[in-house]
Amino acid sequence: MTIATKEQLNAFVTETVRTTPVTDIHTHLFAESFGDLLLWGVDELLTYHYLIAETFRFRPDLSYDAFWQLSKREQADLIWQTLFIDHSPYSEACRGVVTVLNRLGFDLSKRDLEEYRAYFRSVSAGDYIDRILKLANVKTVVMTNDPFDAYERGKWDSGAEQDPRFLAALRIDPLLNLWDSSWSKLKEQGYEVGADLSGVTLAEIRRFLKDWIARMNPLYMAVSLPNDFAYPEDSVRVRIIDECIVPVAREAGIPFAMMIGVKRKVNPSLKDAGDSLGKSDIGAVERIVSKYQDVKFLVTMLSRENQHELAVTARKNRNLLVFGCWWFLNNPSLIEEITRMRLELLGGSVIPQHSDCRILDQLLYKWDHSRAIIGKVLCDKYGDLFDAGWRLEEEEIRRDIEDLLGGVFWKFLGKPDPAA
Ligand code: REL
Ligand code: ZN
Repeated sequence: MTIATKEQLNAFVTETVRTTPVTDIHTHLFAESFGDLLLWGVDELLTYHYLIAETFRFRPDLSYDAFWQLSKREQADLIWQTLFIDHSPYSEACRGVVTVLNRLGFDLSKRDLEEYRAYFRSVSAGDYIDRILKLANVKTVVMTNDPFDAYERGKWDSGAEQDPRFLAALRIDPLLNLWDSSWSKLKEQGYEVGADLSGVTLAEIRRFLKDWIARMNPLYMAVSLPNDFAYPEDSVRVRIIDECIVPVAREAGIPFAMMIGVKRKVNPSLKDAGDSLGKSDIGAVERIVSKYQDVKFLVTMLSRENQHELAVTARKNRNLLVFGCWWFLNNPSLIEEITRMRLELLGGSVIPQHSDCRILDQLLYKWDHSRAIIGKVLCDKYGDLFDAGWRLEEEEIRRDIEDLLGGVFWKFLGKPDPAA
């Protein structure tokens, strides 16, 4: 049906963005068979590392050691008291918890943490996964799978049946960022590698990657890279990229995802909450994607300052697909600015968002909040077309939104959406 008025347009776009199922292309969530790796429930929500960082800002009296010695439940109590009772929870990470509790139907007027906990004790992981995926309207979640993690390797070895809603991504940070300590872990897994990359080391790294690709069937290989990532460069990292990652990605026909701009552990006392960001050299991205035009690259960058040049670089290189508003960018004001700019420069050839959820329940807020902004930006973009005399069919809008929320990703991979 042709859209006849602006009101009709806004209503249709908003509703379609709200109801279109999502492929969430980067999360830290796991299927039920991965056991303790899957985090869920109110105590996990409250002890999300974003909230830990915010709590310490209000508690100069609290020592880091004292906090880390508390049980998870005690940490959650302290965070709840500090961020939700002693102050109003309007930071994005705090607001996220409120959205989740509200979407689960809890009575927020009582602010009774024990009541929320009682619900989580009464529900099984399997049922809760079903409930959250349905409520969040997320059809597929891409995990972050680490073959250097012994516990996770055990889960892959156990041969448990795979849940088709949770797909794999082969994460290789230790290989590219911590070779000095990770080569021995490869050796323990039976690969003939040496610290200096001599002899058969590079061939063995390729064998390691191919073995894990065969085992996990990952949609892509992924790494987070520091803000001073350089390419080309005379370094172990770049040798492994050039001689192992790129040829294996090419042969397996899967993209290499680079998440660039993180400064790990600027405050180690904060553990996971102690990472920060820095501006990166877009030249490094330009050079690697244009050198390997037959390899696909998924790229997200952490610094706001890199977003415009990243979008322009994608205009020049069709093997580069920009994705998500990562981590410190996953805030309404920045999502709106970045999404607007990307749609203006790239049209719909972009993945506007991923959730990066670490806790299952967060799917509710990360997607609710992002959908609202994506919808708002799209209303403006279609509205501009409408003003210029372009009349849209509902079917065209539906197609575009399905693409933004997953279709673009699957087409880039060259694979059918298994949930379609
Ligand atoms: O995948 C990553 O490297 C990051 O997204 C995570 O390390 C980070 O801690 C995450 O929670 C950010 O949202
Ligand atoms: Zn992540």
